[in-house]
Amino acid sequence: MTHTYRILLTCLLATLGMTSLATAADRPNVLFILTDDQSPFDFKFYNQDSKLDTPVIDQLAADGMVFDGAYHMGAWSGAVCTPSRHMIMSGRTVWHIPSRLNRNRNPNEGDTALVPQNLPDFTMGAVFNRAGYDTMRTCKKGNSYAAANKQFTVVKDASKRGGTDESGSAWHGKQVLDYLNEREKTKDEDPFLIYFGFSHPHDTRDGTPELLEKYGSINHTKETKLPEPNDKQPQMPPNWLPKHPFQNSHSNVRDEVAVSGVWTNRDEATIRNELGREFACSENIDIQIGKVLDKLEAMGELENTYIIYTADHGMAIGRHGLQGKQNLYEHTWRVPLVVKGPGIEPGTRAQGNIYLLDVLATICDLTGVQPPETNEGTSFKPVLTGKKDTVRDVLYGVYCGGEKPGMRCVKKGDWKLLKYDVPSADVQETQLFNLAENPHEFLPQHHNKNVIAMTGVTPEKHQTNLANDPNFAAQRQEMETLLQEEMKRLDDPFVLWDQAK
Ligand SMILES: [Ca+2]
Ligand SMILES: [Ca+2]
Repeated sequence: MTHTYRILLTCLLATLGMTSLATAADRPNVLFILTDDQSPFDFKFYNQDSKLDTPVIDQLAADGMVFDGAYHMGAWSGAVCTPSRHMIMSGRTVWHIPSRLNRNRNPNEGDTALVPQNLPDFTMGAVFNRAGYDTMRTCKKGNSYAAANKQFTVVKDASKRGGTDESGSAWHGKQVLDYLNEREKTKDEDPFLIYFGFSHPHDTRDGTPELLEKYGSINHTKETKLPEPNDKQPQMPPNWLPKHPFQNSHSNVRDEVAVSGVWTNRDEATIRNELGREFACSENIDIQIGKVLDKLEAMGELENTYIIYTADHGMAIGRHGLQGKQNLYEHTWRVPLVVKGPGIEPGTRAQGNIYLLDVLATICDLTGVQPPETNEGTSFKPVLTGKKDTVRDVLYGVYCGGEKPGMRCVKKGDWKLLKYDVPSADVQETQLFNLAENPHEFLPQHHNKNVIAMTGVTPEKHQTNLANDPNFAAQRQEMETLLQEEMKRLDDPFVLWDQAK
């Protein structure tokens, strides 16, 4: 143990109110739980009307902190998972990360000043290995950051999206349980970092028979055979639309047209069945997390473990007429985020304004590990310890996986500006929302009587796109300026139609 490290650790232990000697065994463990494609609004702690039951995650929320402003920064690929996971692993911003298999490239990739060539050596697994942690991961295999994943000492990756224990989420849980059993057997006292990833609720959303039954849904494979909408199923989302009002730059991406069980359908039977499948998969994930937490408790490790629960990005499933993850509305740009661990006040809530790429800096901060010099994330430990409510004021989002420039958004306080630049379709659209007044981002189309008849939700008059409302012209101008500043600051290689070159 180096001198610097011992000082850091001593400070950390003092901060956490721990008085014991700074031995390796005292260093906190990290359990990072990552689901694939999950909207925050599925959870009761973000949406009290949700029918999804997740007692284990709800308990984590009650014992820890819930974040209302957690985001992924975006994507330059239709496989939004890929950049998201590169950001999580490296702590770097969206235009400063490598791409995968030379597909859907980040245009900045060839610039080694922006995208370091040896980046895998400075990713999560490598950093924690060097700090003396035991590192283990299980997750899906595709659309990820293979060079970073293999830095973990124990890797059990496979894509498991079936409706049985062997083919579904229980398999990922079993990999973690096996690993913990092995540690117990060998009396391994080293601190651990476990990256506990799932392949669900990403489609194909094949739930187990009993959970599908609970949510009134079936694993639907034929376009013509669906259950009648029923009371067991999730309700229609309040911001459902029969179709998105305009070509948003990637309307023909696989997720919007070819997901088994949905295809291009947005009718009530399809959407409620698919949400039921999503919930069946999410509750199954909750059960697997419960088994792992029980094991940690039995081993006496639970109280000394930081548990982070999140998803790689959100998901539409009928909201705004969309089905996939290729958009920047809150249901998809935001992620669920719950953190529990030593020094975090139970039952707390914070805005945070964090990106997933801040996780690396944060777990380094919480464990006294030096973050890598390539890190661009900001530790949100000050939020976790109640010293701050947010770590930044302005949030930037991009979707640039279809036609370019594509979509951009910026958020500050309650205000959010969204822009769509799609030259071939001659789409140049701007949306301005006050999220405190209009949290579902209702558009003029949500005021249509047929839409209201379907959702049962009548938006108030002011709950709409305010971009062209003269009362908010100054607000819009401020947000336009902020967006341009963020695009420049983050090395976004594009310029939108109405921005200065
Ligand atoms: Ca994903
Ligand atoms: Ca060990």
